[in-house]
Amino acid sequence: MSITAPTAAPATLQRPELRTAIPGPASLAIQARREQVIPRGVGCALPIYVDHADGAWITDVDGNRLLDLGSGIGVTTLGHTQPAVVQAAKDQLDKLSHTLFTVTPYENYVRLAERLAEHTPGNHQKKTFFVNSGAEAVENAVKIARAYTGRRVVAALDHAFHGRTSLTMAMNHRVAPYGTNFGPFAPDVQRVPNSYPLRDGLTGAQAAARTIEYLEQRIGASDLAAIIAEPIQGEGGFVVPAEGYLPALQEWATANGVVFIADEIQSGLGRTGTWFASEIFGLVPDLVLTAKGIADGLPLAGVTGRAEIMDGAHPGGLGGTFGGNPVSIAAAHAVFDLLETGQPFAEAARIEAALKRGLEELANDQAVIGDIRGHGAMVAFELLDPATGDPLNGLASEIAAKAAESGVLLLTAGSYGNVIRFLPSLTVTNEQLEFALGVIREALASRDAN
Ligand code: PLZ
Repeated sequence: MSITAPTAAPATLQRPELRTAIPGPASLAIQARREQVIPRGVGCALPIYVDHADGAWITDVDGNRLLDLGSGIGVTTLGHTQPAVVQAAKDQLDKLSHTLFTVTPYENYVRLAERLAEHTPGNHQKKTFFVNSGAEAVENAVKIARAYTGRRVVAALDHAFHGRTSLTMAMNHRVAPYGTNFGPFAPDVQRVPNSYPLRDGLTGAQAAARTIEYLEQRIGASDLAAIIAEPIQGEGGFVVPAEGYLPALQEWATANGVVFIADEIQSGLGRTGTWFASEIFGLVPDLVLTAKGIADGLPLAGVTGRAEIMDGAHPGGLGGTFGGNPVSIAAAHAVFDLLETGQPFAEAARIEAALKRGLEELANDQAVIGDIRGHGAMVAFELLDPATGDPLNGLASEIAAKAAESGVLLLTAGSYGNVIRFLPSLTVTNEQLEFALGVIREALASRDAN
């Protein structure tokens, strides 16, 4: 079994095929209807309506073939409509689509918990339960940590993103815009400084000492149930912490009876060239959260952690109607089968090398590219004013808009909106990436010309 190149698209297709301007007339017509029936609060990065997708390609309703370097924000890591995943989901649909695991359970849920126990960091005994979305996994991890410790407060890091529910909104660094007009916010959430080498210039040990000082002074360990960290921050702009930062926080948490939660929702399951980004940093978290890539496009999220912590919640305290849906779980098993071949990790390493090589070349003559960072197929660059080092707000979305016109779909990120991030499917080829880098080069050059 292997992850396959695009199915419907010819294997040789290395660049987008555009039949209309982007967005095309059929997309624009749907967009006009959308405005009548979908609330404006549901944002729209690109009004390009998708008809079908395969591998790294999206075909829109105008017949344009677009190179998707965002994978629905890091979800279709093994490619859109990955054949093994599609087959597993179809087979499962014919057998059983729902009973509710807490009413009448099924084996594939138990088996996926076994597989998460095997592949998440650390050899301790682990338990898992499944929910529907990343935010729901975060919410439940906090519930479990509070029940286990008997403490109230949860600490999140600067530049973090954990979701859009009432509790997780309060945990995000960007309360504006994610929380604007939506308060009051959940109490007992505190934010503490992270490690952001480009901005703080601190070593991992120094940054950890600063974080711990905040934890001790602003909260106090005896009230602190949990610290939550994305090993590589996603929406915050792929901020990679300095070496030693995360293990130092975990060590402090363990010594102080605080649960350490790794939010691997964006960084986990092969995305960074390892099963979990925690491994890159030598981190063995108490709880690990998964979602996004776990089922390559079907909705599923997991909370996995030390058995004694997970059992801190009382019987009946955890659940939800759709959590651990059998079809999503079947898709996840296909994802695990593919990850277990090791091939996706090799692809992630190849993509990291190709992207970093190309971006470093680009940075040689584009001084606004101020930082290139990330691991595997989770790589980003930050746009900075070369004279002052200040974030160049707005340029990232300008580049993304120009790239879309050329058929390349890019995502922006960063608390300052000055980061372009790459979250391609692992089926993307080096040639396709080179094409995308060329498009970015042109977008930057046209800015110079203005
Ligand atoms: N934790 C690390 O990246 C979701 C957000 C898209 P849900 N990131 C994409 C948007 O605009 O809302 C995310 C994440 C990390 C938690 C979440 C939340 O996951 O599945 O979107 O709830």
